[in-house]
Amino acid sequence: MQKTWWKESVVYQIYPRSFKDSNGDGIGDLRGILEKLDYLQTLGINVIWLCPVYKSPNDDNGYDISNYRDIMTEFGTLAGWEELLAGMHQRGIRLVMDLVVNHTSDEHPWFVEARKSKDNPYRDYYIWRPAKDGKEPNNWASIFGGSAWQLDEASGEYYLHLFTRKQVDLNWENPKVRAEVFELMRWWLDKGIDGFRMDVINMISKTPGLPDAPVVSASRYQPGGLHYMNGPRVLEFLDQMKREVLSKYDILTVGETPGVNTAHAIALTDENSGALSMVFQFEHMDLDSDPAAFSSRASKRPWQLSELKEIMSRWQVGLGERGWNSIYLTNHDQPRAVSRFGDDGQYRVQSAKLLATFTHFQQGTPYIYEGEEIGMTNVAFPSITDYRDVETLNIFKELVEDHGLTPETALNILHAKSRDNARTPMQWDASPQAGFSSAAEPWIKVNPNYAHINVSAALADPDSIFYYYQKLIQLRKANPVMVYGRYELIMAEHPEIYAFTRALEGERLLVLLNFSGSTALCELPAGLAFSSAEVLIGNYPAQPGEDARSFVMRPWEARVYRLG
Ligand code: TEU
Ligand code: CA
Repeated sequence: MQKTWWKESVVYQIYPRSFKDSNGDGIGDLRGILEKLDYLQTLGINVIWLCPVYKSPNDDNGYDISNYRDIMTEFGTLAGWEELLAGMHQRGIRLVMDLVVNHTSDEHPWFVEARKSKDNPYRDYYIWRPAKDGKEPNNWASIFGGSAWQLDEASGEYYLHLFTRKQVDLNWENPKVRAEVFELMRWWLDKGIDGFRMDVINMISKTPGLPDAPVVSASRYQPGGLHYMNGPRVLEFLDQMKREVLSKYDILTVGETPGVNTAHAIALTDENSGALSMVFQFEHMDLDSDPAAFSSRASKRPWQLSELKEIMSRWQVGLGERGWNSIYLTNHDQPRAVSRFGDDGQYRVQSAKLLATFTHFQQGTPYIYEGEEIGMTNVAFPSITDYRDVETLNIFKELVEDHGLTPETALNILHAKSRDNARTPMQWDASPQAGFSSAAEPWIKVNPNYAHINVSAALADPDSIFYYYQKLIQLRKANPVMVYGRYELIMAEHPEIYAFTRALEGERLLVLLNFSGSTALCELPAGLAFSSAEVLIGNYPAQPGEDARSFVMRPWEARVYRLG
């Protein structure tokens, strides 16, 4: 396996709108990030993935771009961005920018032109179809609700939008579109950035003819993923991107790829032939959803440890020495990790540390989402009017109006699943608005628990989640086995403990994680022969006199041994 800096890095994801507001308008901004670089350096991360900061009318908080070569007014200026990049590089932190090129804003000049007339030179930058039987061209649902097609009154044709109607899908079949994208990528790369996170990059190739999706529900529109995820020309388009752009730079590229299996992921990230460094897979993000629901975020069910083990192990072994995994439990689209996979009540601290142990000891590049390092939790806003996310608002409407749920029941699901769980402001200290902003009302409310969950409290407590992350990151820098070691699941049938080993050139680690709020008996398998076991890290004090092969793990206990 080749050794590269991006395999050895730990990435920290910033959602700029919610990170730090430097000028009191209630919206996080680039200067706010600059102010906090020393904090991130203390944490020890190597790379920052910055969610979109480009010009945008903010229908989907920057994932609807109207100018790829300028900065969102609320966030700052291009000069401010240059200063931020320099500030990162001075501290040895690399910058990965978000690349959103499956779609543009409907306010992007290309689309403004395209909708002027059917023979406009930009018309073919997007995907247009006439009505079929007086209705939409096909039955695809938008991922954010309703039809994936919007009628353009002027021309009488529909345009395709997999997300909101203000996020118009680009026509990647058009070589001019690809050339434009490659050019804007070079523009940023030549400014010295260190890579891209590519938004829904496996959705850029649609099934030719755009056929109807199979009817799986009574809804008017059907999930069309079959016809736009991992489509027939994705690899070809990305190979071209690699040839013409990516291969010319030493960068980290991570594709956001909902609906990929390990075979797709290997094709995308194969050491020799793949176009990308790694991808985000989503299987473990669907563990707590009803597969029949119209959106994974419109339903909830308890998740099973056995399923988490099965999924993660399949990815660990599947990509093994051929591709490369990215490891994450949350991001700006997901609930908070400690609320979803841990316990955000009594065992918040212990379980947050256990989850951190999990992500840092899997094979792959770990991603930390802002606030995860202090154990920030989900929020339960009392009213739908407190929510801001366009997807959340649409799901609420659909659940209440089309599925007949009471507003209380709908809110209850969104308390667990809303993307706004991840988007409440970063909790810096116990002052008003958690030290995020001096505004009386930030763009979204802070989580009321900021008085005790905040950075300043974490920095003052040597036993905090923050310092545990710091230690994990240091350990990963010092122990190549954490990065490159071969993964093997052990004790697969244990109902509470997730146990695995990592092995590299005669070195071996044993990772034991009690994913439960009760004690669990750990009896190591006889086949696991070792003569000594040194504790590398753990989230509880050692228990003197304990048997080395058979012992009780405490609630949410995590331990890692170096085996001799
Ligand atoms: O998300 C894409 C995406 O498809 C998932 O988060 C999706 O909502 C989920 O798989 C459905 O279950 C990316 C961005 O991360 C997100 O913030 C944007 O809203 C979206 O693309 C559109 O650009
Ligand atoms: Ca601001």
